[in-house]
Amino acid sequence: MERASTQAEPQALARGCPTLPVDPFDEAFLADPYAHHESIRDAGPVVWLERIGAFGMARYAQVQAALRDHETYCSGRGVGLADFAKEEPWRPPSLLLEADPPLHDRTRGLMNRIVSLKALKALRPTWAAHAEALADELLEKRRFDAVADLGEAYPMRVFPDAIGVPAEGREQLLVYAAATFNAFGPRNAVFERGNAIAGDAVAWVAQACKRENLAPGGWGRAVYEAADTGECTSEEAERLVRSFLSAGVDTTVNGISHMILALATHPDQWERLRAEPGLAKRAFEESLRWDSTVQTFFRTTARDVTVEGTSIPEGSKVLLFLAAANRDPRRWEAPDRYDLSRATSGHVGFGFGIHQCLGQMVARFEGELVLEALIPRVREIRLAGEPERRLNNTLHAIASLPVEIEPA
Ligand code: OVV
Repeated sequence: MERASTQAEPQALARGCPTLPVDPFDEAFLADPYAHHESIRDAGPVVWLERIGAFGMARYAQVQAALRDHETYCSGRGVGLADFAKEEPWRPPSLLLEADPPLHDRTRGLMNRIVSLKALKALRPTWAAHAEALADELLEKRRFDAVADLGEAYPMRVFPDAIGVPAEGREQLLVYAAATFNAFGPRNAVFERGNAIAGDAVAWVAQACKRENLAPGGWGRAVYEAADTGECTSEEAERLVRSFLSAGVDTTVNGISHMILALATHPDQWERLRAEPGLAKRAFEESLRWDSTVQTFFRTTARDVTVEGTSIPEGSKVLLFLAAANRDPRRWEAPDRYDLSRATSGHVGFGFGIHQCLGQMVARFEGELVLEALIPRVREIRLAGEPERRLNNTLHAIASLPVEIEPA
């Protein structure tokens, strides 16, 4: 941080892009990122974020172009602020998220075959039954916390079983994911608070990734079966299973929670969805555009590059504001509106390019099944209290979302 603040100014002037004093990981920013995005987008296509010593891009065109150009904007030096070429990573790097081709393409190909449409279709009846049972329980309650009782409850009922992790201690998955996503940011107080309690969760996840602890027939075992055929080593399999457990829970938890927040605060859109249940897919997709669970990821430049007149030297960290791109008025009409009429395709809530979310079909399945269970049962969803935020360096997260529902 020292180096960033003393050298930022002359470097930024030489590069000819605006220097911004905003820290995108301070608590005020994390609590309400959307209040800050406009000024970053409007400052220019590329900005220098002197507080963190990184470039930033918040407009749709530049974010999408950077995601597309994985050779210039690499992932193998980490997708957080830490440059793995210079600093020890928080944990051994992911073989997907924090890897470049050719390694990335081998691991991604193997994982794509496991998380296939066929595999998901096989799970559909069970996952639909869970969604319907949960919706019935919520109707009994009428008033509930849409985070604990739905956003967390649903993924926790279906996802860990699909992977095949032990039943005992599963709540550690949430602690682990929060720490993992915090670790992409600076070592600030938000990171330290999560990290202080993550020790048991890290140990639990490490055990859960081992072959003998994974249930036969699950996606975890399937990764080891790929190792048996020589597609990867068993050490790699262990770390690939870790990716499922890192990326598959807190993301969908907050994705589903934000979808409920969107619908509770846009009653006309809920009404429309009930009249046209075929819009369920779009309702989930638009909620991801409107409030993107994964707010940001970094890339590292693998060569010197010039963007709109700004020269970015090799080895620079570049913060991509996915959520700001998803509300860029240069790309979206009335971007702050949650709108089921919108063509959502092209949003970067799942990223873009070779690293685009491996689990996106799983996330969509979960979101849609939750909606399909609620639509016929629930006439109205309304807030029953103030939503409470949970600060995270990467995720836009909700701690609690009190709602009340009226039966259909
Ligand atoms: C997208 C994502 C987030 C966090 C962890 C991972 C992936 C991983 O591959 O471990």
